[in-house]
Amino acid sequence: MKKLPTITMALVLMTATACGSGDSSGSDDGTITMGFSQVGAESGWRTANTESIQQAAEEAGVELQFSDAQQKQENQIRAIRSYIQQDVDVIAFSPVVETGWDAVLLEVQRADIPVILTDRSIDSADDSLYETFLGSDFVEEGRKAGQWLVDNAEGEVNVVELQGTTGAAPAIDRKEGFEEAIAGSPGIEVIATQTGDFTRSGGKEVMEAFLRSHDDIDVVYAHNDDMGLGAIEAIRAAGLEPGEDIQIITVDAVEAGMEALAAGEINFIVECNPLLGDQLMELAEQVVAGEEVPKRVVVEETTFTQEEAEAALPDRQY
Ligand code: GZL
Repeated sequence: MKKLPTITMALVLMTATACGSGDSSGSDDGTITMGFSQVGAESGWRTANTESIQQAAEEAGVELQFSDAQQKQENQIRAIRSYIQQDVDVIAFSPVVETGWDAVLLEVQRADIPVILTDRSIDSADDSLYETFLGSDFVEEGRKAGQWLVDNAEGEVNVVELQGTTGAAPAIDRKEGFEEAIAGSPGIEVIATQTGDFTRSGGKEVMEAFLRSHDDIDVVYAHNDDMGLGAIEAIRAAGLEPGEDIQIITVDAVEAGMEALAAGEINFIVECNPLLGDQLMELAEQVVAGEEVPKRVVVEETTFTQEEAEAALPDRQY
C-alpha cells in the first residue's frame, strides 16, 4: 500500500476521530445521544409509553431527540435519516408497521449506529439490522384474551373484532393468538373483523357499522382499550348495555380501560406494559458501549378481571 506522508496520516486520524469513526462510547463527556421515533399519540398506551421514555432519558442523563410520526411510516423513515445526519449514538423506534424498514436500516448500519426496536418489531430476513427488540409478546396477549373467552363462554358465541393498525405487529399477532386460543371451541365464531386503527374514534365508528349489520353480537374483542372504549359508546347509543348485553375484551390496561373494567362496562383486559423507558435506557448504554445484549427482551405483564381491576386501580402507574 502506498505510504502516506506523515502529515496526511495525522489528518486522516483526526478526521476519523472527529466524525465518530465507529467510536461508540457516546460524546466526549460520555453523554449518550438517542434518536427516538415514536409511532404517534393514538392511544392512552402510547401516551404512557412516551412519558416513560422521556422520563427515563432525563433520569439516565441520555440526550433524547424525540419525534412523533403521527402513525405514518414515511415520517419515521424521515426521522431516522435525520438521526443519521445528526450522528446520534443510538437510534430507537417503535415501527408503526412490520415491513418496509430494510433500506433505511441498512443506511443506519452503514453509518455504524446501533438500533433498538421498542414496543413493536419488524418483519425482516436480516436481524443484523437491529441489536435487540424490547417489547411484549403480542401473540401471547391474544391467546390470553381468547382463553378467557373459552373459559367463560356458554353455548354459541358471536364475536366481532376491532383490529389495531393494519400491518402493525400487535394487530397481526393479537389476531393470531386469539384465533389460536378459540380454535378448539367451534361454538365461538368471529362473525366480523375490521381495523379501528387503535383509536377510540376508530373503534366507535367500526362498532356502529357492526351493530348496523349484525343483531346477534355477543362479544367484542378489541386489540386495545381505546377501541374498546369507543365500542362502549356505540353500544350505549344502540340502547344496549356494554359488559352485559355485549361483553367486551380488550388489551392494554391503561387507566381509562381499567376504570371501565371496574365499572363493569368491560369484562376482561390483557395488560400490555408501556413502561419501557428504564429498560430502553439500560439497553442503550449497553449497545453504545459495545456490550452483547439479548436479541429479544420480553416485558412482564398480566391480566385483569373486573374484581382485580377494582383492587389494582389505586396503585396503577398509568
Ligand atoms: C402495543 C402497542 C399498541 C397498543 C395500542 O405494544 O404498540 O399500540 O396496544 C397502541 O394502544 O396504539
